[in-house]
Amino acid sequence: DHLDAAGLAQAFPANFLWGTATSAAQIEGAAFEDGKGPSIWDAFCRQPGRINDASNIDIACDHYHRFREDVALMKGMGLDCYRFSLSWPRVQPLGQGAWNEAGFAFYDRLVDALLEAGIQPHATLYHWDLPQALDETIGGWLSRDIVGHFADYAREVARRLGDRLASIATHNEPWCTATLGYETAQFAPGHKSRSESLQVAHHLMLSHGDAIAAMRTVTKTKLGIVLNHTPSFPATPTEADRRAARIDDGLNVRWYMDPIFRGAYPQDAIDFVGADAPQVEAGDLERIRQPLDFLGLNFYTRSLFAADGKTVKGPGKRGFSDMGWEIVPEVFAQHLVRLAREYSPPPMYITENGMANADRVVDGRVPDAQRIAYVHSHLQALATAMSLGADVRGYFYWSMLDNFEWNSGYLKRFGLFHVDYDTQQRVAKDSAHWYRDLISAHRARR
Ligand code: PNW
Repeated sequence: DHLDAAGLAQAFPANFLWGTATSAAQIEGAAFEDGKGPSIWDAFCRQPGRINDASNIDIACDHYHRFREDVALMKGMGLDCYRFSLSWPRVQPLGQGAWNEAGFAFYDRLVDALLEAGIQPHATLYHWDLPQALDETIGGWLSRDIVGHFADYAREVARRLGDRLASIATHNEPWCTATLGYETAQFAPGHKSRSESLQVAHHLMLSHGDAIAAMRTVTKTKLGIVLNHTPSFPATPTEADRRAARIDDGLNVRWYMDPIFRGAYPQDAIDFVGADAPQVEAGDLERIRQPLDFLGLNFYTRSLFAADGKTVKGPGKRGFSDMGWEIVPEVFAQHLVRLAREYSPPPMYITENGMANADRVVDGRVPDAQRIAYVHSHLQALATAMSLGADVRGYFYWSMLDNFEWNSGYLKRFGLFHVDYDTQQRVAKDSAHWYRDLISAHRARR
């Protein structure tokens, strides 16, 4: 059987880590409980037309109240590690000033429950749920003042939780925060301006660097960042299409990798954006380029570009996910090898990889063979990339649970566990059983 979990497990070194990932806004719910302030996503969901099923995140997966059950499900799968994010407005309702002790108490309970279950907690500080108050008072990420506020938040989390966390990542996918939030208006806060998006991206980078420096003063845990890479390919081999793909690579991959690991924005992309380029002050690039302990990489698909910069649907030889995203595991392998060769990054983790599927419970089971095939093929690709020099230490499947998929609301299901949003019942999909078998086969060789 080519989807045999035991055989695949042998391709990974004994100390390789298996996990799943989630984010606060997508699963927690309890949006206005125990002193939590509203986030820009609480507000965005209330704007008509923003979310496909007109839903909100007031309850989501109710993880805030059900985290013990969810940790037990993870323990049952035999996970080594779990990646979650903290909601900034839950622990600091205004994004500056007073801390919310009840909010920190929740993350204390969660982290302690994970440790007790033998699961390493990996935290992300910013997975898109900015305190709404910061957006209203200073203009959110558009203001350079946010850099100091974010560093204060990072230091406080690291001070309180650092010794119990296996790692802390500053940002999840700054490309999404900047581009989808401020250029395409798909994500909160829903602006439409390339110059805003690039200034936001610079503030995100600067806040990353300053947060790393601030956290180093209070914790010894591993610190890094999580980037999403959607490798850019030309739709046809014409010079114009290749140029469009190269520009997108500059705006998506190199715009973030280069300042972090090389101390400069990519010149071709700077030239391309012209007057939309961000204002960069003397010393900023040194502040951004902090030594990191790890690089988190999120990979789902690739993009194909035509001459006008428009994206084109790929041939989908291995199919498409329920998001319409082309399934391209060979691109995953190729891209990891490229990163290893071009940047010599610190140890990498695959902090997200997974697929949405139109899953339904049938006689108490969720048959999701497509997801098993997706994970299997991406893990094979990962093993290939590792044999070619990519230093990858762990894999986090996105996501542990079906959850709030941003613009798609609850219509797209990425989870290893199916969630019935009327009853909040979780049902292990076939892929959860398959993942558990993979982990136990891998453990047998340790
Ligand atoms: C990531 N794109 O989002 C996020 O980190 C998760 O919160 C999310 O649920 C997951 O992937 C699945 O979507 C992305 O348009 C959203 O390129 C959009 C893009 C990439 C990543």
